[in-house]
Amino acid sequence: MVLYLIGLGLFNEQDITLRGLEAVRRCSRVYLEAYTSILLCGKEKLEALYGKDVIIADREMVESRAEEILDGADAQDVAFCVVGDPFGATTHTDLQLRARERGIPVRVVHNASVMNAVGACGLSLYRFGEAVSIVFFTDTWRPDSFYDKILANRRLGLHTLCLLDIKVKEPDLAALARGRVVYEPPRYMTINTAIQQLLEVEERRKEGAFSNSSLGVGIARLQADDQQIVAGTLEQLLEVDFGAPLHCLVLAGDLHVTEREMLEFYMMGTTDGCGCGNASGTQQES
Ligand SMILES: *[C@@H]1O[C@H](CO)[C@@H](O)[C@H](O)[C@H]1NC(C)=O
Ligand SMILES: CC(=O)N[C@H]1CO[C@H](CO)[C@@H](O)[C@@H]1O
Repeated sequence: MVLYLIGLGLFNEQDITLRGLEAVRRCSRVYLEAYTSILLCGKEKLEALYGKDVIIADREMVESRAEEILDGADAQDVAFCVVGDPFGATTHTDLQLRARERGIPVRVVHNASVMNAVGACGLSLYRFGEAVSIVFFTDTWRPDSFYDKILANRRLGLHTLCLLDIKVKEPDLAALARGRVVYEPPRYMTINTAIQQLLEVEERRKEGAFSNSSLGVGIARLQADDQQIVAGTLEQLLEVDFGAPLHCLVLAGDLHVTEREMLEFYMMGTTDGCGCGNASGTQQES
């Protein structure tokens, strides 16, 4: 039959498309990919709407036990649901290739992802360069490969969308060494941490990809009723409490007039913006 890759949108159970919902309801098994992003509602809500049990697919299952997901998909439809759009970030290429190898047709049902919803901040999607991921630095691992990409975008005057690390179901290495599998509590990188890391890398590299005074836009809980969008210098944004996850950050490139006008609305310390560092919800119907 069919393996459906279904985008769930960004916020809650209601963001799935009608097409996605009909597909889910036809499927015999429903998986929810739950490690590259989180839906801001619990899986119980999805189960109530779909009238189906939802199986949480963690990284280990998707990467090492893909066959299990596909088992039976030649006889009955299986849905693999992804927060955002199926091709937002992780494209689940492996799962698709395996399905095709087994002769199982793959159908995709799209929905909004941060890659397009980020336009809510007023910057034009056409003027974004390559997106980057910023991972949590550790004492021994401080990768800065994002720096070159930001610099390249900067030189072309393009904006950069920075996707911030989320750590869900990471094995506790100390426990693992003692032969026990224990998972660390989930961690979601805040905009503040991302900026600290960015500035640390700039201090090291000194090639001018950005500075304390570069313009950025912090975006928290996109599409949620309490979404928060704040524009300001990186130094200013460092002081803002963006609250609960998920967060992402945009480093602004050159601004067109209309982009500047839109961004003004979210700018910190201005009077035509709300000035309180919290401009939420005004652009959406919710
Ligand atoms: C940012 O500002 C801090 C404090 O004023 C300064 O120590 C640091 O060098 C600046 N970093 C960058 C990358 O400009
Ligand atoms: C997050 C988001 O935009 N989700 C959309 C998914 O599709 C449905 C139906 O088309 C929209 O109503 C949602 O807004």
